[in-house]
Amino acid sequence: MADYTLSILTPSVNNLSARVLVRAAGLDFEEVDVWGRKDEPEFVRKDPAQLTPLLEEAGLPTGSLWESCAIMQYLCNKHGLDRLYPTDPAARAVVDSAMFYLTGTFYPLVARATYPTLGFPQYAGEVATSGADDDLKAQAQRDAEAALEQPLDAFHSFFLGDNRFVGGGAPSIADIRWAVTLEFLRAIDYDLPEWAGEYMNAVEEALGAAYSEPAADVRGYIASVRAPAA
Ligand SMILES: N[C@@H](CCC(=O)N[C@@H](CS)C(=O)NCC(=O)O)C(=O)O
Repeated sequence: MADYTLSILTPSVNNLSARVLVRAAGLDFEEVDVWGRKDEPEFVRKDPAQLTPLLEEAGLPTGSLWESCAIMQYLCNKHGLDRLYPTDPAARAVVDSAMFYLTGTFYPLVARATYPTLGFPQYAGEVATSGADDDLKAQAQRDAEAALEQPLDAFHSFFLGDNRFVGGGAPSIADIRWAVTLEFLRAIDYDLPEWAGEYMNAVEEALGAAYSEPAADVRGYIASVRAPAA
């Protein structure tokens, strides 16, 4: 049995973050695709949030852990992956800030803007899951897409600044989290600024197959939803 078991959904960028990390770190892991199985009692017991990625490892007090950034932080802490998650408190604070900004502010906008096209269920409490009519739902999607520009600018000017990556000259776990998330904007033909395309390429180039191999699942899924119906 592998040291780590990662329960995943292959088209998901939340999952892609952890999938890239375990590969970049060279860890002993197995992946279990839980598509259509998140309602099963055995899974709910381990993951009452019913959100993936989910990491299972005997050393965890609860046996399992969800939230992509928490999983990456834990694995970096456990294996001393300082190059991906700096130990200097100030440098680490910037990486943490970039990740929390993504999950707390940027990702909800990305989900609102892209999930209708991707065919993913939206989160409870969103306009898309309410009784609102289709016009209002479409408006919420357009509003979210328009709102992406500000956090993108903030990420560029503040977290990247003159550096290639949030971590400076080499990618950190914050770069993994940001780069994979930007993949979804390709589903909606979002007019990504030039710097963002260059940034995604730089992260992928630096991480090589650890990034490209699992990213192919997300890219394949996006291509499938964009393909004209036969
Ligand atoms: N903030 C969480 C988000 C996790 C999340 O939303 N996971 C989605 C996949 S993208 C999920 O499992 N959704 C349940 C479903 O699709 O039924 C993280 O970063 O891990």
